[in-house]
Amino acid sequence: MGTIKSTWAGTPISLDDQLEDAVWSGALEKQMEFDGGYMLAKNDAKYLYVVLDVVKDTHNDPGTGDYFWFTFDRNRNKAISPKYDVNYGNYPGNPNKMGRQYYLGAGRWTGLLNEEQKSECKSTFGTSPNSATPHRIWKFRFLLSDLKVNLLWWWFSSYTKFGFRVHSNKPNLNYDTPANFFRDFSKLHTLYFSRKPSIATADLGPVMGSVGLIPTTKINSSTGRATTASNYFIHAKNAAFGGRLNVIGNRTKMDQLPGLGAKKYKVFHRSGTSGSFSEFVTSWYNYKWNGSDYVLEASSPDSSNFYKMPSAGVDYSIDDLLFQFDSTKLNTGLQQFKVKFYNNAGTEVGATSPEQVLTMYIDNNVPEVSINSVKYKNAEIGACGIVNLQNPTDKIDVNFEAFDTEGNLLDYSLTARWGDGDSENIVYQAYNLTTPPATWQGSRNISGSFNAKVTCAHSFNVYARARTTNGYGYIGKNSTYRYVTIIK
Ligand SMILES: [Ca+2]
Ligand SMILES: [Ca+2]
Ligand SMILES: [Ca+2]
Repeated sequence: MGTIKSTWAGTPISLDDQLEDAVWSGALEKQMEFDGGYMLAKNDAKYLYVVLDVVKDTHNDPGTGDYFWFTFDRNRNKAISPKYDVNYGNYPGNPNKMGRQYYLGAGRWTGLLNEEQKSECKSTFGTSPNSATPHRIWKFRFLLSDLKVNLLWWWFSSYTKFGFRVHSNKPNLNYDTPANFFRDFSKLHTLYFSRKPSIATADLGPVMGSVGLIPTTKINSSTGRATTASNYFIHAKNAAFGGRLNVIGNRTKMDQLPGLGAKKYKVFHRSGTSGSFSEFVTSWYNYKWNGSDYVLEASSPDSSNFYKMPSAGVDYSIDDLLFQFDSTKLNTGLQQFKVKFYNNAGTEVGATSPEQVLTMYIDNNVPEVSINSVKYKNAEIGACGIVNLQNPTDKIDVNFEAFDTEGNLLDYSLTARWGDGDSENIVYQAYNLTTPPATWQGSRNISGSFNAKVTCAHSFNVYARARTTNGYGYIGKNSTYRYVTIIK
């Protein structure tokens, strides 16, 4: 059972990039050795990039004389889950076209699925940092969503289980790692994903650098809402904050603090923007790398409300985490935080001037949704009602509410659904940053009309999402629906 730690890909990697290129930097140091060569991995929020550097296959077999299998235990239960776990392979005769098949059982598969494949592979032959003798190099780009991995929700699913085969006709080689992986998932290797994008230093606040992936400099100090560029990891549009929040230290500052004698720190908080700050008490868990695995480490303040500095040079699943808290425990509205560092004697060290105050608008109230009425020719059709259209072009009128009191609405929609997966969007409206006012409540009175295509039971669905982020993505949504049967 092996372990490999993927490193963060700051820029997307193309299958034409070489291991010698800067995009692959940092991966060589963490590569995993197998009998036939080395595996390297990097990832970003969208893809897992893998190279199998098969240094022992020194003959360039044409077609698919050299081939691979790549297996993922997508629910990470160390067992073959039929019709769920997958094995990737190249198409017969086409080493640069990858497909996948579901496992049915031990060493049994469905056959390549007929689907549009968004993950890719590329077969190349040449030298690499691992060997100056030209050899087989497989390159892969796996869509994380295909692997059932989502990095936006902090530590959940930050690993996957895998095994692979690389085969060569000449020389006649076959490496399965771990042995028998396609019959027995209990010993599959573990790949830990990186969830540590490097935020540009210039964007980080002086002490509290970011909230999740959102640099604190991107949070408006008077509204407490965050706006990031559309091409940033997380596109926040004047977003409020909610859920469990990670306040992450400025990396440069965190590196300097031990040299200034900092041993501990306190977090200060106040509700609103006036009055005195009080010492903030919270606790959390972070995964700490012990050399071969991530182990859970608990953090909480001592009896004087001092938190211990994170160990310098130790790899945590969330590096430089200053504090984490459950924002649902705070009031809705503006909340402010400060952090101060102290030496062993309790004297403040490393103070910045001016002192950094982090202001966040906390909103964990999801938008209200309701269907006010479903009418035909101005007459209400009750829930489960049946309506006969007098004319095939007649429309059903729906009036609904999608309303966020705090003005943190991201979008809302009204959709009709019927039959076997058929649907039509009737109304969709999204928050538009360029439209004042900067907050957006939506409305308690929104109308849409729908012309049924067929006689069927229909549901009218209202869906609204909050413009609230946990620093890794939007959270908070609400929905409702009403059923009516339309006969035309
Ligand atoms: Ca499984
Ligand atoms: Ca070969
Ligand atoms: Ca709200």
